[in-house]
Amino acid sequence: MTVKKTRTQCTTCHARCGVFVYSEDGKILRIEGDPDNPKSHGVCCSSGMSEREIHNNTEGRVLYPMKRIDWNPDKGERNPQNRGKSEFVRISWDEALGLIADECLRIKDEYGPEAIITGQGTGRTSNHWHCRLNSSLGLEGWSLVPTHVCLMPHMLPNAFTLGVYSPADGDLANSSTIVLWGENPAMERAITRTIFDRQRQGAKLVVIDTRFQDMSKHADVFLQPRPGTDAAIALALMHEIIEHGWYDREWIDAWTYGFDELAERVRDWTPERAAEVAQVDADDIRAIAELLGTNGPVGMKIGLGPGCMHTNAIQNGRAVACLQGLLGWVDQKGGISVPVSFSVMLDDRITLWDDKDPGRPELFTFGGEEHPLYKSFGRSNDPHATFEAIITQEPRPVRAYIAIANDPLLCYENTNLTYEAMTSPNLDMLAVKDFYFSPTAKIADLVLPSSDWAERCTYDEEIDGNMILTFDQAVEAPGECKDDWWFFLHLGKLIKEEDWPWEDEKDMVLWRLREFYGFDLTWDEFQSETVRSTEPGGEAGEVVYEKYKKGLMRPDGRPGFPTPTGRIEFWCDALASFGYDPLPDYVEPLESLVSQPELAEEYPLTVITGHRLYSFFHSAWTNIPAQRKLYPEPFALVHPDDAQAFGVTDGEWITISSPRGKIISKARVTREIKKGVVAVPRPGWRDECPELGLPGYGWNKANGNILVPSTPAEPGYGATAMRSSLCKIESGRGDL
Ligand SMILES: Nc1nc2c(c(=O)[nH]1)N[C@H]1C(S)=C(S)[C@@H](COP(=O)(O)OP(=O)(O)OC[C@H]3O[C@@H](n4cnc5c(=O)[nH]c(N)nc54)[C@H](O)[C@@H]3O)O[C@H]1N2
Ligand SMILES: Nc1nc2c(c(=O)[nH]1)N[C@H]1C(S)=C(S)[C@@H](COP(=O)(O)OP(=O)(O)OC[C@H]3O[C@@H](n4cnc5c(=O)[nH]c(N)nc54)[C@H](O)[C@@H]3O)O[C@H]1N2
Ligand code: SF4
Ligand SMILES: [Mo]
Repeated sequence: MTVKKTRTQCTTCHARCGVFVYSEDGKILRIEGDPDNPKSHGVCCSSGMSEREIHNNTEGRVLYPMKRIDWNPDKGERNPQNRGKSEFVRISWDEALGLIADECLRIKDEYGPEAIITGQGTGRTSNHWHCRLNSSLGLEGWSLVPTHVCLMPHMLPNAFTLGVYSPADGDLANSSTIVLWGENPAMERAITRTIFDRQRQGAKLVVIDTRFQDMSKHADVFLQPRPGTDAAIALALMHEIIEHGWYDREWIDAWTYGFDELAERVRDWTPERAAEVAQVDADDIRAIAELLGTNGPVGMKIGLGPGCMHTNAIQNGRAVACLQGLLGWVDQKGGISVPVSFSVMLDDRITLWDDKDPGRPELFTFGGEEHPLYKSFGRSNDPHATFEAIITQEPRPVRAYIAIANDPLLCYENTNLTYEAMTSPNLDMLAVKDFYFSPTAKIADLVLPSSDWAERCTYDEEIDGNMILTFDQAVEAPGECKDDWWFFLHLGKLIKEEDWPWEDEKDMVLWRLREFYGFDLTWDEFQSETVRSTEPGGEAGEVVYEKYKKGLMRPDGRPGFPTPTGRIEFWCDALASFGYDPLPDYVEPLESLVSQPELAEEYPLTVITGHRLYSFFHSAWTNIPAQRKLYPEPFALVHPDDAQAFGVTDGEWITISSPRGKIISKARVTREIKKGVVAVPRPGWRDECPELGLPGYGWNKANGNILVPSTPAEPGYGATAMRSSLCKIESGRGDL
């Protein structure tokens, strides 16, 4: 047979690099970066290349729908006590979809739709169809997703403050000062190239990270804050910028709201005060302020570090958003990008979120009362409240959990609680759709096989800005693996046929291109061009700046930002209505050395869980030899002074404990991590890797989430302390 060359996109991580897949006889020969891809310029990393092993070597992959042998709900037989113990048997897709649909419709009738939880993890190209399935089930929004800790606690303050409901990433290719704030772009390679190119042209780089991460050595200024204290730094930076008059008063008067109150608020936030809170050097804060104030345009990339995984997440995010507003680079070349297509993913035409019968009673949201901001804007149940409800059936029952591209045991905080929920006899159905037998799949009733990116032809607009880049299926999926779009379409047809009028995934893609961007194409026509612009009449890659001055940002078409005042809101009444300070402020994390000195006597270190590693995407690929080789064992970063204090040596097994539980890791004793902090990377957990003879480390052995509390959480939004809670370390594995 001849070698087939397919141009498509790797969707293993959010970078979505353009690649060529070369295949012969249904096997992948090699994968190469696509140099003509305007986003990735030929970059393709080892994770992307691993698709060859994932596709060619299907040992261990789930290839067919599998059912626990003694789970036969059609016969009234469920045996939840046998989860994880009884054998799986192969069934057909028709049977699997029929069982899920029947269970869902029965539960909906008996208990109401809220008793069905559908879960997904991070964006893997099918978010919007997942939401549509929920709508077909009679649910509203997402059901259950980790948005309480992913980038949403950062995006939401941006929306309130700047009117930009996105991570508000910098237009780094044109920035003169680049700030990487609790964000490590080296994990998603293409953007690092842009940063290095820009540095060669003279741009300055600031890195603010608790860890001396990949980009720190390239930084002009590196600041290493105590976890969860970033708001203090942002307040001090604003203090310096206002003190020195490094802002444009005319622009501030025209486009912002609450400047005088902000100036008053930050008056006492001197670099010295912030330096004491964050345990950094005040002169470094001054040096950063000077760069931000005098060397614009300033483009920032802000990750999970500052705002997302702390109990003060929303206020941290607010302070950083206000700083961005004060600098005035929003929607400017080299400043903050304002993407247009991000919101398409959640457009009502796909999600059917506006398809509400106005007379229908409001649906119940687990944890909605405790976290009203999450209920209103997260459109999701709170995980802690949901898992409690599964266990206690209070305040209302939950009877089914369907996880699609999500492993609850590895994704959510307080894993012991999650495990109790997943194995609860109250769950009539636990279904998991994944590539491998993940820890949650192993204890499921039903496991559904999934195709990966080279085996499917689906996409989303997540990071493509104003372009649609070509993608296509390169090889047939093995066994009966099916894409998640296919699953939503065919399950959706059984639940509510009229919501799902398409034939197949290609039909859905072409509908979307037509409905949203006006491209009326056949599949072959779609393949004929690599890049299409989604700006009406625009060139692919062309960016429109200063949309706020041209009336392109507000739904009413008037100039300004899409906030209630039409301006950037330093003073924010909308947040105040949820009980927040209307101005940005610093709030101490709820479990820290400062806020819990008594607990800190037993647990004197702070643990940050989850910084990203090159080869793993969340919990995936620890079983793939080329990836696992880089990080064979779970490990944790420990500062040399802490190692000495706790009698720990480099390379030995240590036990890390918190009031929630304990895990093991190999100690990596290094000055990369701030003194007093232990860093447990994502995912901790390891699958077995037989090719390398490496054992697995189960969900309860090395998974950082065992250590993390699910309460108390951020008051309005429910973000948990994945990056700011207390722990201790000791030498040895103990009984683990
Ligand atoms: N302690 C701690 N916890 C964290 C984080 C942290 O930093 N620290 N990060 C949080 C964040 S930001 C997020 S977004 C979540 C992510 O959480 P999740 O996205 O749920 O990540 P995983 O727990 O790895 O579970 C994902 C599962 O989906 C499978 N999978 C991957 N791609 C596909 C696909 O296309 N289709 C299907 N059907 N399956 C697929 C994988 O094999 C894996 O088993 O985790 C959160 N949890
Ligand atoms: N390879 C790989 N890439 C991924 C993922 C993956 O699992 N693997 N996950 C994807 C997902 S869903 C997401 S949300 C993104 C997240 O992308 P990032 O936010 O870039 O990812 P992290 O490495 O989790 O966190 C960034 C940095 O925050 C630092 N940090 C921790 N606590 C603090 C703090 O209190 N303050 C400051 N300033 N810094 C702190 C950590 O040391 C870390 O270097 O990554 C995506 N990309
Ligand atoms: S950085 Fe690597 S894993 Fe991420 S999309 Fe690009 S090739 Fe795939
Ligand atoms: Mo995420």
